[in-house]
Amino acid sequence: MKQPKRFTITAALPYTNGPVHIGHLAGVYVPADIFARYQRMQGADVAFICGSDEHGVAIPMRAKKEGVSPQQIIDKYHGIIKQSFADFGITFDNYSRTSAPIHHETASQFFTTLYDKGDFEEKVTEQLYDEEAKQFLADRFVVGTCPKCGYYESYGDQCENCGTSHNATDLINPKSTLSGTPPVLKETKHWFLPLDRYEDFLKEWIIKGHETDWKSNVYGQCKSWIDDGLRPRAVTRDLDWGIPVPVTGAEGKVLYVWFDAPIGYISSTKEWANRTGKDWKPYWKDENTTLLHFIGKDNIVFHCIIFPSMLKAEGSYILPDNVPANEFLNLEGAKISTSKNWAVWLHEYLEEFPNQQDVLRYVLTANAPETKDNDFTWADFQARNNNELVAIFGNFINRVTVLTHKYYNGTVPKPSDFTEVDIQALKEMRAYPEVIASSIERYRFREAQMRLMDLARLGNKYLAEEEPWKTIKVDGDRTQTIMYVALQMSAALAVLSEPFLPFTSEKLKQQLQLDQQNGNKLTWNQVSEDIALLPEGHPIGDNQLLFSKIEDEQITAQLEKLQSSKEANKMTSSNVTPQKETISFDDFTQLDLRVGTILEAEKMPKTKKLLVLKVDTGIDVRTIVSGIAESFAPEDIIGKQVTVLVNLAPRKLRGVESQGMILMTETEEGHLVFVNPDQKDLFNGATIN
Ligand code: B3M
Ligand code: ZN
Repeated sequence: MKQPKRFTITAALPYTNGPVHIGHLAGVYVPADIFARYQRMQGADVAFICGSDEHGVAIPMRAKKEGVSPQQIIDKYHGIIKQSFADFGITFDNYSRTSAPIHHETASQFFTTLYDKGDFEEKVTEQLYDEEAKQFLADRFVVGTCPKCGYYESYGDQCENCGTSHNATDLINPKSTLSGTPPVLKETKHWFLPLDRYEDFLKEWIIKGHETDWKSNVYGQCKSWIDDGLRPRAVTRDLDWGIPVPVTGAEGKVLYVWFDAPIGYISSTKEWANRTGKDWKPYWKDENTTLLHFIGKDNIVFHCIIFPSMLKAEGSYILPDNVPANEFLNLEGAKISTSKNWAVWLHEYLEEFPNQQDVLRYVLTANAPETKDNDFTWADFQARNNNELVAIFGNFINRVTVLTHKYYNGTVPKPSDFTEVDIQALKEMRAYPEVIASSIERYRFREAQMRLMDLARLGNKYLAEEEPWKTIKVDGDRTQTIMYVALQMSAALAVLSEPFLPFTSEKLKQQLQLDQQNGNKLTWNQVSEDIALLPEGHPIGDNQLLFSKIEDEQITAQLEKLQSSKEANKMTSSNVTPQKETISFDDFTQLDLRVGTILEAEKMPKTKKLLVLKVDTGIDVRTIVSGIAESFAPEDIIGKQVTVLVNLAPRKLRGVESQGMILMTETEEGHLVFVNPDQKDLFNGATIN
């Protein structure tokens, strides 16, 4: 199969409302970097594009929290984030920012083009408005219950639990995050992208066109949204932070952040092209270009449904070939949280583990949340470093280089006749470029890295079986051959590890004086050829350790740091939701809370989050749909006593009428738990007051 030559590879633009952590690296930037580096090694023409996402409500919210201006926030975090990426060897060809003039121009122009073509619906509609804050409640300024999955803290534009994008007015029981009050409805004019017009296109392009080549998590989400029917989405906001809507009559309005941010990929490509004297257009307009978006799962709807509809509407752009989205990475069993400081921040990691970027890259790839959410633990980090990087990869290279210095003064010896074992070992080695490539090209980076380690294992096994330290005493010729073969394997490792462990690869190449030897760089595919990667007589450099053991104390220190975050969270009330407005006793008595027992529970078909429950409330047995399927297996909660709000107005979720609500809360680790009557002698229907 011939590879397409030109790649535009984008990685999600991180919001500049905080530094980046291991979850970002594992989910998006390391896989994207592995892919980009690999394609460059294949000789492809790669534009690896990213930048800071500096608009949206997340920025003024953070500014408010830190007591500074939004501009100060974006300047601060743009700097920190950009540096972290550079430090971890993420080889963006361009890292821009959406506050850059070129982006404002490009996004405004894009909007104007669609506007002039009549691609928007201009509508005066009622939107949520906070009378206290005197402000419309765009996006994260409002939270409420998700109309799709029942998650009670969905944002106005998107539910973080189920990933759906919706209109803020769809939220059930919305409340302002500015004042905590329920908003009122107020008329305002906005421009809507009529997604319903693109349904046929999306069906054809995704449902028919990408069933087999897109990851099943991505395809499945897209299909369920399209099947549910798409509705027009406002692409403008009443907000004072963002790109002004470039039409008259839109004063005080800006583009919705999810309208401008993906266009940021285009403007960042333009910035790069301007800087390097290239033409940006083929990277976005030539059908022979492969466009790929690396993102986390919460961004799927925007990259697979909304942005492609925008590109389609504009008409002159190519569409993504693939959107290899990952699931989420947890930390020590709990959801990574910026506000709870439950994270491993990249800039802090580097202070504590200087020059050990590759260890983190390795562990994050080994545990990458490719098909399901995964967990990062410090114990696993230590084990993978000590038992894999040090004991397998590092150990092999160390033996080879130490012995080469000891026996041959650091020069590659001349081999004599190859035995069957040698021929077989070299043959196996030469198969690895293709084996690893095939996994990378299918976005299976964990598998690819595992195969790379298999090559190091092959080397160790070869040495252990051929025992040059024994043959040296009796058979000089045989020893030379063994060491020659082992040196070829070391060179193969130096080349093939580059996408995964770029710092190690560089160090190893220097140690083997690899690139100096051939005058030019050994390529990926040359490793498969029947050539000497390191010819006899080639001098290698001084021995240096590639990896070092991580001690228990280092791990304990990290765990203690997390423990102190936990304690700080307990002590400060800043993470506790502020008290709601006082209500009257009468208001309270209107809530009819009862003890109930779950009699039946089953998963709602075709959903991940929803359970359909039959609950004995003492009054009756009724159906309640609850968004807890990811926290509880149906069989585990049958017979459980729970607290039920029985007089909540019924509402339909996925066509099933839910007649009440089961009270839930979250533990500090973010696990859902029942607000439990916890008193075995209670009877169903007992009132709670
Ligand atoms: N900034 C959301 C995020 O960081 C958003 C991605 C934009 S990609 C165009 O999850
Ligand atoms: Zn939801």
